[in-house]
Amino acid sequence: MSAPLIPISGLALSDRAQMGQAAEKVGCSASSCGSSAGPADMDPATWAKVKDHPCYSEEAHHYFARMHVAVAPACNIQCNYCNRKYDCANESRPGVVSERLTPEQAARKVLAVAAQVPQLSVLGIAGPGDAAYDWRRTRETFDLVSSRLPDIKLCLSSNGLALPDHIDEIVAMNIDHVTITINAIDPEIGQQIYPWIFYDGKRRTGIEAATILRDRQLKSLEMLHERGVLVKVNSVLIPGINDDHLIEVNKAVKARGAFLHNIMPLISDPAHGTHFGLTGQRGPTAAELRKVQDACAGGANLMRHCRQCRADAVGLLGEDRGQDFTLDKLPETIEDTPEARAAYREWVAEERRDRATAAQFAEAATEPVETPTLFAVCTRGSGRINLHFGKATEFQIYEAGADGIRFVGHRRADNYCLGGHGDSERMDEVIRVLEGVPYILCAKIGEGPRARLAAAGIEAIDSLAQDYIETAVAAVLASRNACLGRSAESA
Ligand code: CLF
Ligand code: SF4
Repeated sequence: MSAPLIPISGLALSDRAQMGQAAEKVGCSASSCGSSAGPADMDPATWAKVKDHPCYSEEAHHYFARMHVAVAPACNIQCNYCNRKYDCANESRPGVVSERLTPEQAARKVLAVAAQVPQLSVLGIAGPGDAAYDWRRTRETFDLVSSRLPDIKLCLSSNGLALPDHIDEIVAMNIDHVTITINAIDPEIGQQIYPWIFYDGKRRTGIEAATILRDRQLKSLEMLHERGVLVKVNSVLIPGINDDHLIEVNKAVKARGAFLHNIMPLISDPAHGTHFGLTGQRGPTAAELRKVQDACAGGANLMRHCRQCRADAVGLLGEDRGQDFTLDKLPETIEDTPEARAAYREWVAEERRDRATAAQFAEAATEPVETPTLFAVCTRGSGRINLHFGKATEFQIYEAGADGIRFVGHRRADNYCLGGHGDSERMDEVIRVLEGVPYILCAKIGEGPRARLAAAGIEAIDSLAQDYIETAVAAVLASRNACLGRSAESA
């Protein structure tokens, strides 16, 4: 690759004077700072494992892409939130795929994506069934890919029931990242989520099934942790069933060495044909999700940037280019371009240093923020404000508060720009989704939508285009404080 995807524009703020200049770019009408996650609290060996993994490092998700290949259709349990028959290219939730692949087809697809997407760093197998249960296909796929693309990390996601049978192979295959979905450690609660499991040649139900599953999940976690494999635990938050209980799950998995805990909202809709969807079990609100996540503070580290990907997702988290790489679209001849990925990673290393320095100065230059303030950011990656408001299908949410400027999640919305048709309804949706967020930072916005947002109490700022997110947030705060100071003097 000859040049970085996004030019380094020298916009990083390196001292307080530059911070002041950025604040001026905002203007006095702006009102509302943190830091992005980094390697500071990690030992070098762990950082080396996570620095290019978009799920295991919040910071890496700005730069690196993952792809899933749907090679593992068989599953050994039933979850009440799963129905793998459903197939829709617009549907984004685990278990959903457009085409199932053989290991050879999957390896070809990975080669094609790697040749065109230099951000690709991880190949995950996350179904559409269970990657550890459908082990022959999973193993064959990983073997084929690792022999041809040794720089791509391998990542495995499983319900945990079959995992203890494959620990030695996982270690021998250099799989550094395994996800286990654990929704309950109390079998009374577990039996409300899992109607049955298939184990040791027998279908089992009720407390027996939930107990066996729980024991195998925790055993997998302990065994993998002992062997140096990083384990992320996923839990689906199901209101009224395991919401309070997830705090106990968080403690239990931390005690057994989980690297991250990802608490995800249940996705439930009758149209999906799942047991929960058909029986009216609702998913949590954003506030309910955040409440449980916040209640787990101090326990296992929480992942807050999960996008609940499809089992055939391709691209940066938050984008899905899977439909660009269906089998019929793969080129006849595929040539690997490892030098492009190596050049991209070098560029990312430089960009990270620059961004970390800029963020430090931004933090140092920012007055303490008494009332936490949210910012919605339009970005296509690299930790910069580099996406037109009208092209954004999700907003990354940053909070400026007492402990700095930090990423706290994302909110999805269909993109506003429809060429005039249906724009108004979409704006209503964007305004609804951004409730409680007073600022949008974007690369560009038209006067019409700017005025609509302003009328709803949301200020859109596009004068900080291409800035790092943290420095831009700090600049807005500096501008707001300067305005408040001038108002106080003149009063
Ligand atoms: Fe895939 Fe999962 Fe590996 Fe990531 S996804 S197997 S750890 S490479 Fe990531 Fe997608 Fe969330 Fe999963 S955003 S659903 S946490
Ligand atoms: Fe579906 Fe995964 Fe549960 Fe199996 S473990 S039923 S594939 S969600």
